Amino acid sequence: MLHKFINYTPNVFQEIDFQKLDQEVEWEQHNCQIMGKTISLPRLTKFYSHPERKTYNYTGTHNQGISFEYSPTLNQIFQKVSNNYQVNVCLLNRYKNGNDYIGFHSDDEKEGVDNSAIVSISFGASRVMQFRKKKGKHPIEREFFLNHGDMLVMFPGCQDEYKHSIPKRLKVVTPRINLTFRLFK
Ligand SMILES: O=C(O)CCC(=O)C(=O)O
Repeated sequence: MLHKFINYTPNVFQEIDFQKLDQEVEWEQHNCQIMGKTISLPRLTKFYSHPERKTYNYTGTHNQGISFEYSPTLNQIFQKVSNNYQVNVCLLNRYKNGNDYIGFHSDDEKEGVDNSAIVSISFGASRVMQFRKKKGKHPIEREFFLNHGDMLVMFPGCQDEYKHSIPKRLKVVTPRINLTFRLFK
């Protein structure tokens, strides 16, 4: 079933320079609240939007998008993605090594336009992305091994039916950056 919601294409952006992208981004460390406790998110983030200042609130963090033009590399990717998909914001996640992760969740935030696609692009270290059904206790249905430059598109319906995660992988010692382009209201 999952296959109808996903399009995975390897090597679309393999020419992108990881170090350059990494240096162009002013990474932020946010905190989140879990069961009344404040903890640091287990990854760094940064939020961009066109036009600027679109807002994004997730896991207790408040973010205002800055212009894509602050990062020429990101802007170049944004222009290319926009040729094929309707997107206007991008959340960047930076996993410093295999200790950093994102737990199972769906990208079904209220800021998103209903029935829009989410375009996810990965750089740097290879990491596994897992999918499982949202309702009930389902096992992992599919894993994708995401490498530098790979693109994975989640089509409308995916966030309604599935959750995804990037689990810890303690053997991974190098950083990974992921970009998720979305369409916000
Ligand atoms: O790092 C990834 O590939 C996934 C990021 C993600 O799930 C998110 O930003 O919501």
